[in-house]
Amino acid sequence: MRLTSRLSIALILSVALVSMGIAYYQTRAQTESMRRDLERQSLMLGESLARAAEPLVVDGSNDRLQRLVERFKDHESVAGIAAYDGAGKLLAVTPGLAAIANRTPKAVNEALRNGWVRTAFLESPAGPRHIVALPLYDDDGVAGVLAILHDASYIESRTAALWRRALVGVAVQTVIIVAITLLAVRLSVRRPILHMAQWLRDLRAGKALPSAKPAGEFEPLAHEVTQLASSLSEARAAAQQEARLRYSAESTWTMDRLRLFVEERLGGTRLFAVSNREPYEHRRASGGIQMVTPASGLVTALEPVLRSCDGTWVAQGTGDADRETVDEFDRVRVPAEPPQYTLRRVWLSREEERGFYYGFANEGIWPLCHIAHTRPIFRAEDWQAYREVNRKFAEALLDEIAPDASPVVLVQDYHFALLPAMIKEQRPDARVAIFWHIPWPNPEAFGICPWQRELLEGLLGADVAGFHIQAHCNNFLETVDRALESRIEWERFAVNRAGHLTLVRPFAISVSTDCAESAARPAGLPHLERASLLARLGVRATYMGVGVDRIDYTKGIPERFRGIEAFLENCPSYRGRFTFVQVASPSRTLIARYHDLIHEVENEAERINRRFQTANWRPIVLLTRQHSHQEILPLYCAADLCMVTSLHDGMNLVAKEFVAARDDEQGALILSRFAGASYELPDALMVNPYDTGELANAIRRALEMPARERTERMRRMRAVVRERNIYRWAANLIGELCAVRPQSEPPLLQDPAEVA
Ligand code: ADQ
Repeated sequence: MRLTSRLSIALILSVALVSMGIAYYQTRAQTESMRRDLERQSLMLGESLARAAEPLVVDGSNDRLQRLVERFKDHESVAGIAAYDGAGKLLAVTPGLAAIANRTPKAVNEALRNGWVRTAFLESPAGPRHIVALPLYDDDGVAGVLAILHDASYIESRTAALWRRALVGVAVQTVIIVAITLLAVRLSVRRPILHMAQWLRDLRAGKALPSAKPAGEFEPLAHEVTQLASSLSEARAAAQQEARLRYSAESTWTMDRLRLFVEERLGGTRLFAVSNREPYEHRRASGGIQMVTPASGLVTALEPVLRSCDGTWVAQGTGDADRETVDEFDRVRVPAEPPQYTLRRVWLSREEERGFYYGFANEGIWPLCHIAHTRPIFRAEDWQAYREVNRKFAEALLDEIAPDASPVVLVQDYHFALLPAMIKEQRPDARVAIFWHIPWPNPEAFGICPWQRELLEGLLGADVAGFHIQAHCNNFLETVDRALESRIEWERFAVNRAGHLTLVRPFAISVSTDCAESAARPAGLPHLERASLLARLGVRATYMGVGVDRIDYTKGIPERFRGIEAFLENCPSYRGRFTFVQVASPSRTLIARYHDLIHEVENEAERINRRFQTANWRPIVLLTRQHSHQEILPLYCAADLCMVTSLHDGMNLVAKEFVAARDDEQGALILSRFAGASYELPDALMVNPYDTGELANAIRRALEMPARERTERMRRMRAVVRERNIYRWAANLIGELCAVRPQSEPPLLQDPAEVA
């Protein structure tokens, strides 16, 4: 039986029962009140009649007594009157009361015997009657009794009528209450349940998750179902991908495959990551504390790895609500739903951050490693801060790995060159890798750093030193060869220094294509998407290009703009028809060079726009704020071309994100030959970003390329990005590190008894 039928029956029974109870008590009360009224009325009549009858009974004036009773026989509902002497003998009676003439009523006998007024209801052959018996007195006591009978049948008929009305009332009430309740249930319960059922049905059929969630009382349930649904769809996507893999016999890495691989390689050992930037910041917002993911290639790369193996990530706490959200050990589980790994925050003072991050790392090492013609600045106090902060992170990490034997540690980037040696000093059993996300220059370029030896010694504490491409590995090995006493083992790309071996390997970082593909293209025509996107940005154009960067002098943004200017100069037919959307988030703005660069980028865009713009069109739309990946994806999907014109770049993830987003196999990539990505994506249109003419030609080629060629190029690039994805990067790095034999067990703490 369905829930609503069962609910209806239960409701009908309970409402009817309650209403019947109420009706019963109301009817009874009214009947009682009618009986009391009749009693009062007959007493009043009896008392006045008794005063007149008493002398007549005492004197034995029976005729007058008879006349008296007959006079009252038609009074209201009087059924009859009778008078008795002291022995109970009938003296006078109204006609029609023959029944009581034969048998003295009980009430009369009691009144005679006790001298009290008696009342009672009784049944007679003529119907129900009420009797009042009043004693009459002479000087010696009770001389007789006057009895008055009233017809009580109207009480019964009125009670029956009351019952009839009450029953109709009960029925009507029951119907109304049940109907209202069922309607309310239908609106508040059944509809959301049907909605949810439809939702789950869609899910079962493999449709995308609907965004509208049932609200109100059902919200918690809807929340849980959403979680379940997204896990299910992830599992479904993974299963589909596995099936595709088996079908195509490819060896593509997925998050699930990585998870299994890491589990198997680590065999219960935990994985730890260290980076300067944290994957989640807690920030104060109007609605409370919000969790935000900062824009960074590093976070894009490392997040799926930590998620897949429930590791610990040690990073600097930079959000204004970060301290409020950690526990007493500065740890917080992330992300919010569902938490999958631990974030351990390290706190830096302003001075430490200025010297370590803005100073040595970003004014020293960053320009030192990027050949982009910005001079590195080396200050002794920045170097001091760099060492101290590396020590601080090393202590936090040593704290985290303390319970683990032979832990696996992935150190990230140029902020922590000294960390590998600091960890190894304390924990020679730890297996440590450092991944250098930026280029490594040639030995002459690196040699200008006053502390190159210390940096190299710190790095060589690692068991594995990773770079994006082989050229960076070669530069590193040559630098070590020039600067340090060590043996370079070229045949296996390793450095042997004082018996400790550091393997130097290329691991090309990438993106996770599954996210990009599933989120990329909303159903619909691309050109319509593009028109509405551009309309929202206040321009009308047929062709569109896109660039996504932090505002950094290595990314070649002004150079790119000058390329666009040259293109519009050389190809005037594209004026009014081609718009370039540049997403550019300000970065490291406390450094003067970066601060000035924002103005330089804005001024360049403004200058070029002023030169060519019309009422509804301008060549460059500059969006200088941080965008989410969800905001960037539609731009990637709608663009005819993407420009990555870095003057020098370790890899560049934007190039790969653009390719991953283009599941329509459209769009052309213009790529700097000085970006690491150019080694992997030879099907991009390769450019020298310093060559404005070459940039202009590349834009024209991208727009005028035959559709077939564009599709072929994109198809090949997509195959590369799909195959060499972020999971493969992590698997290769972790696989290489796990193959390293731990050097020795952790130093045993001395037994205090022994010390004594
Ligand atoms: P980055 O120099 O930060 O990374 P990149 O590889 O391009 O450069 O990664 C940038 C990431 O941030 C991308 O995921 C991109 O989508 C995002 N991003 C950039 N600008 C954005 C904006 N305005 N709004 C929102 N998101 C934005 C460093 C090295 C690179 C290397 C990566 C990873 O410099 O060479 O590829 O690390 O190792």
